[in-house]
Amino acid sequence: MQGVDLPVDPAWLPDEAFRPIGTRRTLIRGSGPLVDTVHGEVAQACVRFGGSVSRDESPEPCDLVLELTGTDGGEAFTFQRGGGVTTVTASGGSGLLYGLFHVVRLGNAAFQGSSAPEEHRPASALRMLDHWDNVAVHPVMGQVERGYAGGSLFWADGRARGELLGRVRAYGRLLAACGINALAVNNVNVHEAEARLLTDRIGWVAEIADALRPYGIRTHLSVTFAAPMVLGGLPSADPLDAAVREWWAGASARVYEAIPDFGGFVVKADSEGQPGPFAYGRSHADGANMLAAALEPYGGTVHWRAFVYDHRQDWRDRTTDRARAAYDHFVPLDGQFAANAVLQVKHGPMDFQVREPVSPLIGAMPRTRLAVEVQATQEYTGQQRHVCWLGPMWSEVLRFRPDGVPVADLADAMVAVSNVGDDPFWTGHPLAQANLYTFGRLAWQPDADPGPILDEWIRLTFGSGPAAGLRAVLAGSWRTYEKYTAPLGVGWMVQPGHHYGPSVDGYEYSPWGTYHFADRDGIGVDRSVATGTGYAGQYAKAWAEVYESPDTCPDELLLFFHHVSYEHVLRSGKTVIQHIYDTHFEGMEEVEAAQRVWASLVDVVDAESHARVAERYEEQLRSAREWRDQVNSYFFRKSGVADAHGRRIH
Ligand code: GCV
Repeated sequence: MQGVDLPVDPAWLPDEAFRPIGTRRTLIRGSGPLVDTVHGEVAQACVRFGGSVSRDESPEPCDLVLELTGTDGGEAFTFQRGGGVTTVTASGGSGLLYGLFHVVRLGNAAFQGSSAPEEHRPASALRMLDHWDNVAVHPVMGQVERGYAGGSLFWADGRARGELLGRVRAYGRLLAACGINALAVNNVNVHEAEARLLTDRIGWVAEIADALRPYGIRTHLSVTFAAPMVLGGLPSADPLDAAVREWWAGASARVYEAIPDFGGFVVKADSEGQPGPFAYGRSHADGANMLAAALEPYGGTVHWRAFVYDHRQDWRDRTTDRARAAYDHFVPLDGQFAANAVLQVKHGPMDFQVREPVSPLIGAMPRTRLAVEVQATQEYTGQQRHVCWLGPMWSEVLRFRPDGVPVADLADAMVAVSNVGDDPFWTGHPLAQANLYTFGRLAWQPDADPGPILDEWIRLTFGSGPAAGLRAVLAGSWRTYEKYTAPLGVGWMVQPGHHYGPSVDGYEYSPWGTYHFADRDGIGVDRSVATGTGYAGQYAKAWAEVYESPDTCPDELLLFFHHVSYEHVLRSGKTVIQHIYDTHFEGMEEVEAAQRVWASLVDVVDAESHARVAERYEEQLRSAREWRDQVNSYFFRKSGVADAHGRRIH
């Protein structure tokens, strides 16, 4: 099918969402490429629904005025309604585009009543998606690392997918409609085929940038720290070596020749086998600042990932704690990073488990710019075969106050690992679109309640018919997933490598630093200062004290912070072992109930989406049963404690 694209799901921008605009008269004032995009959107809606659109002057009174009032490129807009006219003003083209999508979201309500001017502006200037897409198919990870939505939108078998550029543009449109403004086009694990995107294959990246630009999205690239050696033939990649710095300066200049509004580099260094500054006895600030210097003349940014830990640990050694690693490596470097370097920190200290505390690194580096990284692609949360809406988890992270100030206010940027591929539904599981949408909306307004965001997504995507049912299957799905998989903050009980399905001891004797330490008496990792790894002490005093004792530690994180006996009584009043049994039975029952709700929506959801989700529910149910029975059986066999309710445990 090379050269031909296939129809894709309209997601949260179905034609119908534009009816309220398309049936009215709109005036657009201002000029520039993004104003042209706004005009194009309105004009298409008018063709469909019979309204009209004028540029700059209108012969007749208008219902909607979209006006660019400046040239500062800003993203804020003002919405107002009075005298029968709805007005959006913005001093930048992106702001006008976001204002248009705001009107789309409001629907008819945007044209009713009157409202005083409301200013809308994003909490952070950078709201980014990182694609872990490989250019060449990786022998283990495939085309998209941790991708559950088909192939890559950008790459196939070592080449750029020019035939999908129309779809890339449509993707940019969807992203703009939920507030995302940056995208990294390749995996942070950079192999040779990806490395060359920086040099002789930059033209491929430029084509993607051209497709995304009309929707205000800047393109970024993941680069290998070893590029001067791998691509430039230099003997070293030492960040303090003049020749190396010169190489990066030249490479950056050529990137900006091809893509003048290029966003910058994303770097995974000294992490899981990727090269980095440690090889030269240099710090991560040295490494990041070298790239920052190369990008600085052009206004680019380096996103330097803090996911640095020892992945060749000895499981016998209980003193080394992977959870500590990012804080231990980076806190001493606070204040040393360049102004255009952003430290990109995963939201938890481990790796996107279904439940983790907020990373203690967040808030611990007040003189360093921070990006908080979440994972929309559902690596450990059901791989887009299970329904798992992550809005509540991300919102909990953003509302957490490490030391008085919420994470939302500490973050300079929000980043999500994308869950999108070339699947016609974009995300494999149609309901996983809700995660992408919610990420964008939370990145724009991190203190927003995720519930109304979910409602908004449902209404835009499916209309009001199935709204109650969709809410029922999605709203609690993260907690349901947590119940039948990972109790009380214990993680990693997944099948090694691909990370799908249960394997309680799958990572227990591995070098990855990912243990639960279950024995016949108890389970959990002692991360207290008094008797454990000391990790709890990485938090500011108030949280350090809460996490230090099993008596004050929140139940949902108990096993993350403490090793306790199976008979330990939780704050909920249940024992740990009974909690494990109960949640696993409940979780499975909740999936069965959700499946029934989904079945009842057959006449109010489009047939393709309904069938795809119904098929995935079969798999979710099978997998949840497996999780329930393996986890319960394992802990019954270890502990010898019977279920208080006499249910069957194998
Ligand atoms: C891109 C985890 C994932 C890896 C991923 C890594 C990272 O370890 O399993 O696939 O690599 O996180 O975030 O760099």
